[in-house]
Order: sequence, then structure tokens, then C-alpha cells
Amino acid sequence: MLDDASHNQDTDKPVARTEPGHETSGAEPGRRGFLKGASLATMGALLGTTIPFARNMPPGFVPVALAQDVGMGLMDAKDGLVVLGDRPVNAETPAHLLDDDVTPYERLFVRNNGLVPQHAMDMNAEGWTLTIDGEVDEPLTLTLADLQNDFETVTAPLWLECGGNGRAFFQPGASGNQWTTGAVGCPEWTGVRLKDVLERAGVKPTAVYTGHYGNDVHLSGDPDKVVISRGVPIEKALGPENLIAWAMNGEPIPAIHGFPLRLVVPGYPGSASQKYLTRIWVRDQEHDGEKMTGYSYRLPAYPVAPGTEVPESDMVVMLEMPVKSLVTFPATGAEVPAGRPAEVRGHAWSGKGDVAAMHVSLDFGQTWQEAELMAPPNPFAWQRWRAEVTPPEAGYYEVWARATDKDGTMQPPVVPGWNPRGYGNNMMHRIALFAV
Ligand SMILES: Nc1nc2c(c(=O)[nH]1)N[C@H]1C(S)=C(S)[C@@H](COP(=O)(O)O)O[C@H]1N2
Ligand SMILES: [Mo]
Repeated sequence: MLDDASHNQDTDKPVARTEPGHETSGAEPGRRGFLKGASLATMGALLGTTIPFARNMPPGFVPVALAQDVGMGLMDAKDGLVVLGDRPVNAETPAHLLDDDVTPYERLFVRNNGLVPQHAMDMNAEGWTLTIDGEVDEPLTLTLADLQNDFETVTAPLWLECGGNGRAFFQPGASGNQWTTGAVGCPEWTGVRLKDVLERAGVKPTAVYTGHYGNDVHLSGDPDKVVISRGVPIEKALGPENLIAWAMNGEPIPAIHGFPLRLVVPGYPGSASQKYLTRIWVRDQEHDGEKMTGYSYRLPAYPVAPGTEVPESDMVVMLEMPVKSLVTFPATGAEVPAGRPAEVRGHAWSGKGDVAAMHVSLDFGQTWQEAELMAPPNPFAWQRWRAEVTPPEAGYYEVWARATDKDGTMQPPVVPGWNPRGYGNNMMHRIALFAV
């Protein structure tokens, strides 16, 4: 079941609210909002033909043939996700539905910058190849069979979190998907190590960065436009944790998550994990692909007061995701018996690797108790934590949950590090608890 709360327009290029000329159209679902501003030429391109009676169309008219959103049918099996936009398809998962150690397909958030390509909708991988080129000794073009036969296969749960998860809580806000807490998940991936493939090609000493390409379709319908092409520093790319994956939870990667091949680069913003992967270009400079430059997935190089207009030249690429956790049980608003221990649990993760400690508070942060924290089954799987809290008497309580990484960095109680596009919010997760 989809809980369609399409209250927010996903813009192709999110612009900070503080920037002049910016506006959000609050009540418009993404697709309609997009189409209302679309030119006849764009609508024609999407329909694949001209509109002879176009002159009779009222302003803002949405052709019925376009009202069925590309990719939305793929959302049918999703369970309880909140849809933030339908063109492109974006949806997040309520915290209490993320309780599984390994996130099932039905509960994995969806973040598309473009349209799901047709081959993926058809689950057709015929003729698929991946090219590795640029600063390598020997460029490679590999089929899926080459990947599956010529390299060691690895299966591991690895978390994926959108760089903009938590954006909804920034003040002043930023446009783009208003993710609250649910643009994160930890499915089990199967593939080969990115490192092994790069090393097979032979990484030249001149290599500095990767540049990732996929073949999803730009919202404009223009086949020459790249939807998104991000990359990571070569040191990160050569880490053992990153996979070129063809399976998720033991099945071919679902259409909406990048069929037939995607990168999984845990620890970095989800945007590094290119879906529909066709090419990895090894660069001799920081990659400057679509959504790598300007304000996209970039943070001010220094702390700024909320609302500051930061010059583009002072924005730097966002690297590791901050330490973070979720309370996945019970659901916020749950009733528990007063005076008795109640179980609370969730997951914790950090872009730096293992989380070192987990604490919970039941008294608005006055006192903290240490939660039990499991080691991850492998690096960059999220870690289960569990605690028992005892509300002393009937009434309203909040569980606050705080992870601490191995360097001693903790999640803050308030939204940290305001930035123009609303990235990297790792504020503590809080749930309401009613003791009765
Ligand atoms: N080709 C392609 N890859 C992509 C994207 C995209 O729009 N196109 N979105 C990125 C972003 S911003 C995120 S957060 C993750 C989301 O992965 P998911 O939809 O499988 O959860 O995919 C990344 N890979
Ligand atoms: Mo993202």
C-alpha cells in the first residue's frame, strides 16, 4: 500500500530557499508540478508525437497519457512507504518499518533523479556491458557473465543512505525531496568488489577520482542528457567494501533499484551508488559530472549560520556520511505499561565504519543509559542495538537515541551543520512513548 503524501515537488535542480527566484509549489505532486511547467516540446517528446490541438489545452493542462507516471507501477509491491514525488519516483520508509536486520525490497527507500529506463522495467539485461576506462592501463568492457565468472563473488548486507536524508528538518529549509528519516536501508547485495575490477584494469598513478554513469532517462526525455554522474576519491573506490552488484536479497536487482547492475558504495552519500551502471571513468581530477558540481551534494567548507548564502567556490564535495541511528521498535506513539521495562531497538551506522556506542534517554536527554550494540556482520552493515527503558509512571515520554562513532563523534540533539541544500542531517532520532 502506498501512502501518497506527495506534498513535495522534487525539482531537478534543488535550490536553497534563500536563493532569489526560488519557489516551491507546496501542494503539487511532483509529476503534475513538473508537467505544468513543461513546454509543448517537452510534452511532445514525452508523448513521442505532436499534439495537433495543443492550442485548446488550458494552461497547466496535464495530458492523461502522461498522468500515469513512468516507474510508479514498480512501486506497487512497496510496503507502507511515503511517496515524496512520482516523477521521478521517490519514496521513504517510516522508521518502524525498517526493523529488519536486512531490509527487504518492500521496505527499501527509492531515490531516482531521472526515469527508470525501459530495459529495467522489462528486466532485460541482454547485451549489457560495463566499461572501465580513463586512467587505467587497460580499458575493460565486461559483460555480466564476465563479472560473474572472472572475479570473486561477494554477498554482504551494506547500508545505503541518501545524502539528503533528514533534509525536512533544516531551518530555513532546502528544496528537493523532503526526506525525514527514511531514506536509508540495509539490503544484502551480491556482486564483485569494485576494487577487484579497477585493479584488473590497472589503476594508473594519475588516477584521482571515479566518475560513474548509468543509462536512466533524463526527466526532459532528452537522450543526450545525463541524469546523474557522481564519483568518489580513488582511495575510497579501492576500499574492499564497495561492490558492483547484480543481486539484492538474492534476486536480480529490482528495476527501481538499478537493474541489472549498480554500484553499492556504503559510507558515502547514496548518490555515489550509481544504478543502471554502464561505465566507470577513472579520472585524473575530481569528477565533474552531472550533480557533482555547484551546490549538488556539496557542503560549505566551513560552518555557516543557517540561511547564509555561501559562494559556490566555497562548496566542497560531501564525503563520508555522519554517524547516525534509528529507533525501529516500537513505532512512535506506542503504548507501553508504566513502571515496567519496555524494549526499544533499532540500527546504527556511520560513514567512518563501525559505530562504537549507543545510548538512549527517556527524560529528554537529562540522563542516558547505554544500549546493547551488536557488531556488524561485516563492515558497513548497519548494527543492531537494543535497550530496555522503564517509564516510572503513566504519561508521555520520548525515547531519544544517540550513536557514537569510533572517534567519539556523537549524534547531536539538534539539526547540525546547516547547509544550502540540506545534506547530512544526523540529528538524534526521537520517538513518542505513552506509558499507561
Ligand atoms: N543511475 C542512477 N543512479 C542513482 C540515482 C539516480 O537517480 N540514477 N540516484 C542516487 C541516489 S541520490 C541515491 S540516494 C541512491 C538511491 O538508491 P535506491 O533508489 O536503490 O534506494 O541511488 C543513487 N544512484
Ligand atoms: Mo540521494
